[in-house]
Amino acid sequence: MMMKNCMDIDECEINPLLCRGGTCLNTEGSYECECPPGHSLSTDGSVCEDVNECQLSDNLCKHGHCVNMAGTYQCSCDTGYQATPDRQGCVDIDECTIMNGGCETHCTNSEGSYECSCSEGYALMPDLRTCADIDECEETPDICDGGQCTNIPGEYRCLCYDGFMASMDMRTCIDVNECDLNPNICLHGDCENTKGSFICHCQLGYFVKKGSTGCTVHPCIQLKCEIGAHNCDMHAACINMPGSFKCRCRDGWVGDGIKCVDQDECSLEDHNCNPNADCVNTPGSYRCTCKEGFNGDGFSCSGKTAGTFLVIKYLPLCVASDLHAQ
Ligand SMILES: [Ca+2]
Ligand SMILES: [Ca+2]
Ligand SMILES: [Ca+2]
Ligand SMILES: [Ca+2]
Repeated sequence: MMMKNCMDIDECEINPLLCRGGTCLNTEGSYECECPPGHSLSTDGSVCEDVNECQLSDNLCKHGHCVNMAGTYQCSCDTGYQATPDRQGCVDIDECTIMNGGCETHCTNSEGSYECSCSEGYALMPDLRTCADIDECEETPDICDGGQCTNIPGEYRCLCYDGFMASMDMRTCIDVNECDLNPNICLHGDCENTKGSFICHCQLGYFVKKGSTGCTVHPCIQLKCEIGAHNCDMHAACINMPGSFKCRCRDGWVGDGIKCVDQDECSLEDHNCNPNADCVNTPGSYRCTCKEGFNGDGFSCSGKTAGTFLVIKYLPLCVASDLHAQ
């Protein structure tokens, strides 16, 4: 068997062009190329080539775009984002930390952007930075809904009309329920609450006098008896009632008041004639006359007595009608 004496060749020394861009490391029987970070050995093993990280991964440089560089890559960030210190990522810029983002009042940072906003009662102007008072009175004319609106910086106030009361925050007017507040407000009528007021629905014969609140007797009706605007019988009394009138037959007359007929006290035996007197019915009354041989006014009749009879006989006859002269 023949033995050959073999010796390793140092390729690195022989060929200085090996592993260009990297470091050539001689090994027993071969060599290795060590490439710097961000580089990889070409397929033929001769050159260290830059790795295009941007092409290798789609996930690099979110919120920006990837820029390949020799041995590395950097991110070029979108508006609203800034590069991380190693320049290999993009992070949101908090614009509010710098001059409040240029906002007059409130600055709110957001991913990739920021927003200005205003306090309640103020509106953001078209420049999207400054704030101006909202004129609520002009913007919503009936905002007080029952009152006078006054605009003030940042808010408004309501001065409520009669029949309304201001809410605690003075931002609205609330109807006063007069019916609940005073159940007797209408007196002789039913109360209906309305927005800003109330209505009295008066009972028959009542009305709401101008300048007053409740229902009072209507003057025309109240005077019906006095002005003869009634249909009572001539033998009836007209009695004014609240809101109306009533007819009542006078003594000696009977009926519903609209029609009254004479009461026959004699046949009804509703009289005070003396038993020794005759009852004579008259329109609206009656009279009593003592029977023949009795003396008196008819209500009291005394019997004839001897000795006085003649004298009494010639005394004028006393009749009840004298006492009831009308
Ligand atoms: Ca690269
Ligand atoms: Ca931002
Ligand atoms: Ca205002
Ligand atoms: Ca009301």
